[in-house]
Amino acid sequence: MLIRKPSDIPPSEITPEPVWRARRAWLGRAGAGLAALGAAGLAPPARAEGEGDGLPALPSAANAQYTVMDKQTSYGDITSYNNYYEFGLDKGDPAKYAKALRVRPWTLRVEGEVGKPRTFDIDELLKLAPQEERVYRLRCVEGWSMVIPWIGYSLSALLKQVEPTGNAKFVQFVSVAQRDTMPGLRSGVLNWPYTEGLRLDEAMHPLALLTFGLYGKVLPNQNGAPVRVIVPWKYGFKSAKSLVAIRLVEKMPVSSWMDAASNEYGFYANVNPNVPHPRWSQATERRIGDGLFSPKRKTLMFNGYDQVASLYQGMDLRANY
Ligand SMILES: Nc1nc2c(c(=O)[nH]1)N[C@H]1C(S)=C(S)[C@@H](COP(=O)(O)O)O[C@H]1N2
Ligand SMILES: [Mo]
Repeated sequence: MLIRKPSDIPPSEITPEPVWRARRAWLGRAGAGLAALGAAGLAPPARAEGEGDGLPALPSAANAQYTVMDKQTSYGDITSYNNYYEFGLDKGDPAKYAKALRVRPWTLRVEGEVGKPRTFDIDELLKLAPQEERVYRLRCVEGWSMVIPWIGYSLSALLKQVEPTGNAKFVQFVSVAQRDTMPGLRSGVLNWPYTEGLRLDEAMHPLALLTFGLYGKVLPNQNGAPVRVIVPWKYGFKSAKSLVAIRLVEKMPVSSWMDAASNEYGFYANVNPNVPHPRWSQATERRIGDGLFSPKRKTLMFNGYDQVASLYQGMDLRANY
């Protein structure tokens, strides 16, 4: 738990939340955002306020460069429509069962092909780099998407701390497996613990976010508390929740999903409207909150994050799905 002197208490904890959030959203965008857009009276995107859950506030500074202007998905939808198979297969299961997850004490081990392997305590991790709010699109391979104001900092800030060696080519992410709190571990749908992976240069891209919160508060358990990764240009399953280890390795790690069905879930998993999943077209998506009768939206290459295209120059993105 964080114990603060009165002078350390951020305004977010003494000003009523809707007030400081609205104020901060404007301040954040006034600097980089509004000038760049050159538009008069462009209102910030409508934002639903966090509904509480009694979760602690997590102060952050808005990162205008990494803020998409799409309407943000409501806090209620983000925290009640989840994939977290350790808690069950239904979208409502994580919200129902993840309350039992123990998120303190918590450590994250960063090891493997590194000069300085290290175990970070969660309270140390929270302060390792300035917390930023970044509004990202999240696209699930099942064909739906959300727009989420995450809080965190670039994963590269953590990886630099451990000094990757010349042999480090890939990064493996390992989620927690708590037998007594996770009923889903009794099922054989995936090999537990849940693991995922990135190429090192993908992991070092500034968009890859080590994530601690959303909508101004620490992460709800169902969204992967207390720390997860968010890789916004890839399908949602790449963004592993509740991390306990990050391993730098020489060979491409086999993720839980590749292990379960390698013809459906590839290592790259870049959002790509031109490469259908065997069971679902990826050409369009339903934005959660749009309503069932609204037209689907066109899915964008790399989920709209064109700045990562150079990572894949010369690669066949059909073969490397
Ligand atoms: N440990 C773990 N991480 C996971 C999953 C999971 O089942 N277990 N599901 C993935 C999938 S398929 C998606 S779409 C996103 C959903 O994240 P959200 O519930 O925060 O929207 O988490 C990903 N990370
Ligand atoms: Mo997903």
